[in-house]
Amino acid sequence: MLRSLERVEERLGEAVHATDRLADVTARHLLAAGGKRVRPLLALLAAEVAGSVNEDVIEAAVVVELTHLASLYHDDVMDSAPMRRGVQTAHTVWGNTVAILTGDMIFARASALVSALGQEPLMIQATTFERLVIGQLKETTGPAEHEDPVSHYVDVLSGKTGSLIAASGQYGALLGGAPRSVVELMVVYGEKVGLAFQLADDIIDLTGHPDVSGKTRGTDLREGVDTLPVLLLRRDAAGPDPAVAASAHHVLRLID
Ligand code: GRG
Repeated sequence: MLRSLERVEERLGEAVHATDRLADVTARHLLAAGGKRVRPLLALLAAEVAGSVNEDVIEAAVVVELTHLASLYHDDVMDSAPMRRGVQTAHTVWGNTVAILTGDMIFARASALVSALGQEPLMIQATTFERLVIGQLKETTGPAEHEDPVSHYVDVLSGKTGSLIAASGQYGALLGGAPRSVVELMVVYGEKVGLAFQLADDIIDLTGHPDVSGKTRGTDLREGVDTLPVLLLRRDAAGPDPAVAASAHHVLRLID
């Protein structure tokens, strides 16, 4: 796995290379800053279980990290996030326009690579991108009038985080040689891992130490994004137990 991840890293460096000097610097900015490479690892692991980690699987692992990277550039603009991966976000350094265009360029590179993998991976990529965008859009619009806020939240997470984690598993299983039934199961698996992953990420936003998480604490709160901890506090505040409701109100007041 470590050798394969090194190969993914090499290919990522090549994939973001741009002849335009500014584009090259801005695209390397977040890649060089670190990141856990969870999605590439998941693609590699799924392929290993399915049969083999071949060059196509390495390329797919590069595609998922590039797609993730592109979405981070855009997400940080939307959230006005000052820090990511322990460094200043691209929009803080170069402004919103440059950060958005950098995300676009990286996404274009991911699309070029995935098109070389064939029709089926291209469809996975298209479906994933749409779900990613819709998840993000739903987060922006908030729940519909009669929609339960918690199920809306789960819906958002399944789109904005679950979709790409699912795609990582799908690519790995498909290109590693798994039968179709296993590739399809990776969607269910990815959604659940994605949900757990994003829940942890949301809690880190509230409680994590910036030196460890690489992010400024409280970005979601400042931006008015209602994550599960806040939704559950509101539910408790309106609930039947007066002691629980009083503590929930107290925390909500602190948050305000
Ligand atoms: C242009 C591809 C593209 C998308 C536009 C902005 C957007 C639509 C979607 C945003 C999706 C998003 C940023 C979801 C958050 C996902 C998340 C949990 C990020 C943190 O992932 P980690 O912990 O980060 O894997 P590292 O830094 O380790 O890679």
